[in-house]
Amino acid sequence: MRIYIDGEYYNREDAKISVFDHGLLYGDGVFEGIRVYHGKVFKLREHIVRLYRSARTLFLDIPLSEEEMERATLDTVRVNGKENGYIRLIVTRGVGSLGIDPSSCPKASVIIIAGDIQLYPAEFYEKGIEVITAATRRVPSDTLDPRVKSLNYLNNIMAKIEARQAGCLEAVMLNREGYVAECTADNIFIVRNGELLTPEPRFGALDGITMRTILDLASSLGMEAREAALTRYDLYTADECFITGTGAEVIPIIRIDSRIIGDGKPGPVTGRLIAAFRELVAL
Ligand code: PXG
Repeated sequence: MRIYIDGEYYNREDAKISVFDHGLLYGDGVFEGIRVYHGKVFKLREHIVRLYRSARTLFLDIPLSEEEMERATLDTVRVNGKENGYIRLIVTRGVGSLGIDPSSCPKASVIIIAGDIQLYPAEFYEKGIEVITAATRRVPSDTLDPRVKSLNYLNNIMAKIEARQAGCLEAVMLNREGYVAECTADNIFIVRNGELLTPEPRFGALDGITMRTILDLASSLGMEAREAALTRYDLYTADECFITGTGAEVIPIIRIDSRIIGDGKPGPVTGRLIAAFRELVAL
């Protein structure tokens, strides 16, 4: 494996950054997770746009243009001969002094890893999964905009631990007002009376690229789909429910907080969207 750090490629064991990097010291940085399907980087442009918007919001000056970042990403995939895999793009504030002031960091660092994704077992896609609602709430959107994909994932991590302790793979996270935001690394959808509903970013959701892909697919399939305010009541009484994300793609949810969703099996709308998504990435 060859890892890109600031314009050079390093072997896995030599790919190291400083202990004075503010990415490590303060979680000061941004990232993207991207899939490679059949030698094509999926939605690369959208991921680059989101990365640069996250960075701009944090006054983080990326030392590459968007075009250079796209090229470096494609080069890293090529150097590693990845036909199918997972790319992690990371921009940290860079090396600075001890103390949070980013003005001590003259140059941001860019890291690109083209690795493998740990796929969820096929049975989850066929049978669906159970989730819980986490007690850990999403960071309020007026504190850190949820559209910023930053290196600070502590509340998501705590919610993930809650999920694992409950014997589940994912947890639904609510915002401070109790509205459904998203899961720990996935967006969430419900189907109600044939209509597809997902929380919009102002409720605390990342503006997910898979979520947008599903909204586009739904519209091309002639389904009604929109962003909405959802509560736990809406989840419990949904006809169908599923999560979307770069790692998960589309996974049906069949139980939430011990309530059975629909008839306890992945529903027909979810099935159609999973098939459409697979067709899209197989192209
Ligand atoms: N919400 C959050 C908080 C996320 O981190 C998503 C939703 C789904 O967004 P996309 O754009 O991927 O459809 C994410 C995505 C990982 C990993 O390794 C995490 C993500 C993506 C890929 C890998 O944990 N987060």
